[in-house]
Amino acid sequence: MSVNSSIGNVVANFQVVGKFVSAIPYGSGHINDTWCAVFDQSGSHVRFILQRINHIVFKNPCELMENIQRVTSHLAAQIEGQPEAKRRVLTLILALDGRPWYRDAEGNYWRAYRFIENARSFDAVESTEQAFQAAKAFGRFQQMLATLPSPRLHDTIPDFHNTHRRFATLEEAIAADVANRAVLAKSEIDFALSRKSISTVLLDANLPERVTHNDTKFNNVLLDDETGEAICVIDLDTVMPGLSLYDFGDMVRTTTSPAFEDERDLSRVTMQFPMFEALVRGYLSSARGFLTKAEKQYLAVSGKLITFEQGIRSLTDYLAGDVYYKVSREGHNLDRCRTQFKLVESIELQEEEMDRLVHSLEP
Ligand code: ADP
Ligand code: GN1
Ligand code: MG
Repeated sequence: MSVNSSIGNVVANFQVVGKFVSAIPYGSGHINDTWCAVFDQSGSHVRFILQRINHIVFKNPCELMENIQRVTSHLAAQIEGQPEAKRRVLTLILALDGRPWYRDAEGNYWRAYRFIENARSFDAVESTEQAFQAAKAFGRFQQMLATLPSPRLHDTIPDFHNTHRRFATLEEAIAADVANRAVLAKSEIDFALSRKSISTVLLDANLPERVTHNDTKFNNVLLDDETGEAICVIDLDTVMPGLSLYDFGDMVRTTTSPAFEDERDLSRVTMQFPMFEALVRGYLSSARGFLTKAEKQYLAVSGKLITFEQGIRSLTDYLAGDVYYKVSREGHNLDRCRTQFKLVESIELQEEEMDRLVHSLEP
């Protein structure tokens, strides 16, 4: 069956008006599969996002979708009446049976969203204004979700940012060496082992649990084509209880370096201080009101923590034989690990200056 006809069969199970025209694979995510589907609605072409949830990674897709439904409804209620409110939050399209997901005959879980037009995501940052915008949007996202009514959201991936646990998993992967690759990653393994102490950095900091996004990659926010405003936070699979600093840290990881995450020319990978400053200013502009003093104190260090965490996750997957992240070339996960470790080094060289900046903005 062609991609078009099989996607056509799937979208027929959602409450989409019109006639299915076509679908193309979309985006550059490492976990789920995304398509952009086009429908003919009385002569106009209307786009939708269709996603197949990776149920190996997300073991309980129904709970995950319950989280997303609660989160998107809460956000929508808060911004109701604002200009362009429908472009500022993801809108789920329900399945024919009224559920927010559809399960196909093979056991795959699918969801559909309205397409947010005239906006796009970027895999690498291009300006300090973009960095400011992304951080402001993620801060506002956390701020709006601070009032999410109970119960607590489901943990869609338990211990997702438990870097201490991630490090233990790396140590197990090194010992098992199931793909016989440890020899090829010797210097990366040495780098990780020599910096084990980074993995415990926030454990004793006594920080409050919040509702956080947990995957604040720069390409998980859509920027408006005309104004450049970060109009909508997307990719909500990992929205769950977490620390605000996991989100800020992942912004530092993905928004301060001009290079792609899998760049092979490591000379291009560097923590650009003006980008960091824009992130701090953008984040504080929306999050200042709810952040505690302790959270603000750890802003600078959170970038190193999450970058290190991502490096050890890619290294673990490389050693395990590429079982988690999608890869498209030999050594892809090792390349990803190298960029992260290079960025950790670059952050280390500027750590004091980063801390000074945060303190000057938040004495
Ligand atoms: P992944 O988990 O695979 O990263 P995302 O949910 O981030 O998947 O979606 C992949 C890409 O699809 C995004 O980077 C974005 O460009 C695009 N996208 C996702 N949702 C929408 C939407 N509702 N409207 C427009 N584009 C979207
Ligand atoms: C994955 O799906 P995507 O590409 O947005 C991963 C993140 C990583 C990121 C690295 C559920 O995110 O944690 O930081 O790749 N998501 C999951 O690019 O593991
Ligand atoms: Mg994404």
